[in-house]
Amino acid sequence: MLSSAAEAETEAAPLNYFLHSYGPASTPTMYLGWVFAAIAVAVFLIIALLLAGALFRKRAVDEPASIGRDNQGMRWIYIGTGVSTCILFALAVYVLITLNTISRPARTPALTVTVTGYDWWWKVEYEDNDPARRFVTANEIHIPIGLPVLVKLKSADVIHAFWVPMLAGKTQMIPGQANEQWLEAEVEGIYRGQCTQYCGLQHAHMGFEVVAQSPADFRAWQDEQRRAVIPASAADAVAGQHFFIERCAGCHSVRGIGAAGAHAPDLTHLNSRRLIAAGLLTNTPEHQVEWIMHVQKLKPGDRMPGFELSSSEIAALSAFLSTLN
Ligand code: HEC
Ligand SMILES: [Cu+2]
Repeated sequence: MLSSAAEAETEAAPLNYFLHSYGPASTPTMYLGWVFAAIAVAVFLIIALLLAGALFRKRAVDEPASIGRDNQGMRWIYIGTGVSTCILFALAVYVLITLNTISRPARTPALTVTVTGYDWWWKVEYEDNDPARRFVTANEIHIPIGLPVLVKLKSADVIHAFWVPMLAGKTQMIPGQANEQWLEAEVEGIYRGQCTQYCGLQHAHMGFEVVAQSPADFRAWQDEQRRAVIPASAADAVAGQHFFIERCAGCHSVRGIGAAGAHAPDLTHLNSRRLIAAGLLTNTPEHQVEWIMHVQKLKPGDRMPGFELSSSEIAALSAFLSTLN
């Protein structure tokens, strides 16, 4: 369903792909980048050729070495300055036109998502006029293809920056301020995103994914996310749920069981996500346990403390976490 060329590329070389665009918010800047790169290379080649010409040119013994008003040398300076000025002016106009084109989508956004940066993960809130239809998730932003999505960007602590290179440019997330940008994917796939403003120890491990789906798949995903969990019924899962409420719910929320912590990723549909820990690990039951016990080894300095758990606690907690679909 989600596999596509974009996904394969994402897995191969996630962030090189600002050189490729998969949506209208990034295509104009991609062309701009290519034009600037082409001009920079052309300038380099022309200067290198002129320099080589000057070095190897045969000169009469009595020819003056300096440029003076009495010879032809000044002409080159006038030509060079004139040409550079025209090119730089044209590029400035091109940059302004590009910035204007990508500043807002051609159509009204189909939905609004508020993304809040935390040290070192992302809270993702799907807005809706009907409060009962709002929901929260983390580190994975689903969007329908072919439709512009408005992304409101906030920060809960320091300055972060939101960047999905294949879909749009970078926008800073500043405490006390709501910035905006928009995303639109033309092709179904998984697009890697990354915090791109140094925000502390685990900045490099503050990634996320944008999952672009067909509108029908997207609606199905939304309906699933809105659902609260069904409280555990198997004995070990019940024990795990108690443990979770006691030890984890101060930070984490799980809708439907009265866990309402607001300082950590919402875990209601933990198992629906591909990755955990802001892109660090694939989301498997083994990695979940590894994360809970060795957070501080995996992400030293992380806001989640590591837990020393007995094997029965691990078994109970795993049974509970496996119900979070
Ligand atoms: C002091 C607050 C705090 C407590 C207590 C806490 N966590 Fe966390 N947890 C966090 C934070 C913050 C993150 C995000 C860390 C990151 O990605 O760098 C997190 C991430 C996670 C994740 C990964 C979620 C994802 O989608 O990336 C899991 C799973 C998790 N915690 C489980 C637990 C369990 C189980 C407990 C109880 C044994 C627990 N946590 C206790 C703060 C806490
Ligand atoms: Cu950062």
